[in-house]
Amino acid sequence: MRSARRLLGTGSLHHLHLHLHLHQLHQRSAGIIGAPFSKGQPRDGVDRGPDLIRAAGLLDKLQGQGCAVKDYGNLQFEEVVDDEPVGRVKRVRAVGSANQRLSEAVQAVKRDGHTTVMLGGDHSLAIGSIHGHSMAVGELSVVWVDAHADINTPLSSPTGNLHGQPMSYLLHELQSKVPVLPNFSWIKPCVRAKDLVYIGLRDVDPEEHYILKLLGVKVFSMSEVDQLGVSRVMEETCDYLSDKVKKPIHLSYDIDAVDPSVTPATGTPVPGGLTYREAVFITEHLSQTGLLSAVDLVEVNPLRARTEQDLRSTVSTAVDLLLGCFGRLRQGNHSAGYRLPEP
Ligand SMILES: [Mn+2]
Repeated sequence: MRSARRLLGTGSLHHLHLHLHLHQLHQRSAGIIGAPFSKGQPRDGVDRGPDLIRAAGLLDKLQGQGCAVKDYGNLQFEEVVDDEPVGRVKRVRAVGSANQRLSEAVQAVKRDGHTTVMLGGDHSLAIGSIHGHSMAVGELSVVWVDAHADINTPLSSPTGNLHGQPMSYLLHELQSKVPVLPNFSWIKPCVRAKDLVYIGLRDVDPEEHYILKLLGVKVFSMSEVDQLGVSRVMEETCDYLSDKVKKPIHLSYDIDAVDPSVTPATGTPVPGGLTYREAVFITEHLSQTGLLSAVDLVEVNPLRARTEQDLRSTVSTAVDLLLGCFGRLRQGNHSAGYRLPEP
C-alpha cells in the first residue's frame, strides 16, 4: 500500500482526481479476449486454456465483485500451411499471423476503454498482446511474472520455440539482433529495457542471462523473492517502474511462475516457484496502483494435468490471479453503496 499511495500521491490535485477517475474506470471494466493458440511451443492442450478459465466462473466472479465485464469471445486463427522452420525457429508464420490478429483485437478492446484480459494460449501471444496494448496507449511498463525470461532471440534460442522468445521482438534494444522473419514484419518494438521487470525467474538460459545483464533488466528471481519477501519485491517493482512517469502497466502472468505443487497443469513446470499467497499478492498489489491496463494469463494446459485435482487447482489459481487484478482483496471487499439491512 505504501508504494500505491506514493504512486497516486504526486502531481497536482487536478491530476490526482483525473487519475483516480481513470483508476476506477479501469478497475471496474474487464475486456476478455480468448486466444486458443498453442503453436509457440510443442505441446497440445494449451489452446484449451481460455474456455477452461471461463468455465471456472471467471465472468460471474468478476461481476460479483463489482467489475463490469465484456467477453469478446475467442479469436480464430487461420491455418498456415507449409510453416517450415526458419533456422531453428518453429511455426514462425503461424505465430506471426496469430499475434497480428491478437494485436488488433487488443487495440479494439483498449479503444472500448477496458482493461484487457488475454487468456492464452502459450506465451508467444505476449507479442501481439503487448504490441496491441502499446499501439493503443503509448509507452508501457511491463511486469513479467514467469519461471522463465522468454527473452531469447530467434538466433540465441536453444529450442526454437517461440514462447521462449516474445520479449526479444518487443524490446527496442534487441532489434539489431533479430532477423527478418515471415509474418513478423508488422511488429514494431515498443518496450524499453528500463520499463521491464521480471518476477519469479528460476530457469534462465545462459543466452538469456547474458541478454538480461547486457540490457540491465530489473529481475526479481525466486532468490530475491526469498531474500526480500514478495511485499518488498512489489514495492521495489512499482518504485522502479514509476521513477519518472507513471505509465500504464502490462502484466504478463505465466501460470508456471507459481509452484507446480499449486499449478501443475502447464507445459514447462519448474520446482521452487511462487506460493499461492505470493502469486496472489502480486496481483493485489498491482491492482491497487490503479495503473493496470492489460493482463495476460497464459500457459494453462489441461493435458499436462495428471489428476482432476491438478487441473482444478491450476485453473482456480488462474481465476484467483485475475480476480486479484480487478481489486479482490483477501481482507474482503464491499461495494461503495452497501448499507446494512435495518429491522
Ligand atoms: Mn512464459
